[in-house]
Amino acid sequence: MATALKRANPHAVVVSYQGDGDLAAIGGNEILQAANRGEHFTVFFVNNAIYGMTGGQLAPTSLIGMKTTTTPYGRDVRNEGPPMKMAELLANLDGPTYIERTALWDNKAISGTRRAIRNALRCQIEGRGFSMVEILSACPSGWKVDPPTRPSG
Ligand SMILES: Cc1ncc(C[n+]2csc(CCOP(=O)(O)OP(=O)(O)O)c2C)c(N)n1
Repeated sequence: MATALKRANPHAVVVSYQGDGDLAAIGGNEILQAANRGEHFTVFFVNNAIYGMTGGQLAPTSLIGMKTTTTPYGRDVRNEGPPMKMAELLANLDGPTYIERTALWDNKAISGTRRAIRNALRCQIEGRGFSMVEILSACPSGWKVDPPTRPSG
């Protein structure tokens, strides 16, 4: 969709906002191919390590040992494999020109995320190619934890 929008409207600033279930699993091939082609749009990859909207199933980025509705005993590398590192994976392709992973745990991290988003959008506006910011974020309801605590496992 983003590829078509950008190609049909080359002067528009096109952004896709994707979760980890979407980007790393359901739309995994699409993001890989779009990044490899160096499509001129920007991805905000909001990685909360879980399928939030559909009730907390395991995502490719769920942490080792993390309890989800589909891994009630925790993610086991022997069953589910290790978490997928999407930023590293896409950064290995030739198409992308800007890929950064950021977090939101304090004001400094939030400022860093803001800077990364500006850099990624600038990359697109200057026509330099595919850009993505992976933003590590929380999902206390899906993780079944209070906001100050860590995910189970
Ligand atoms: C092609 C497709 N398959 C399945 C769904 C159903 N679905 C909607 S949201 C969702 C979970 C998405 O999880 P994630 O991308 O991690 O986003 P979050 O809800 O955690 O922000 C799924 C499976 C869908 N919308 N489209």
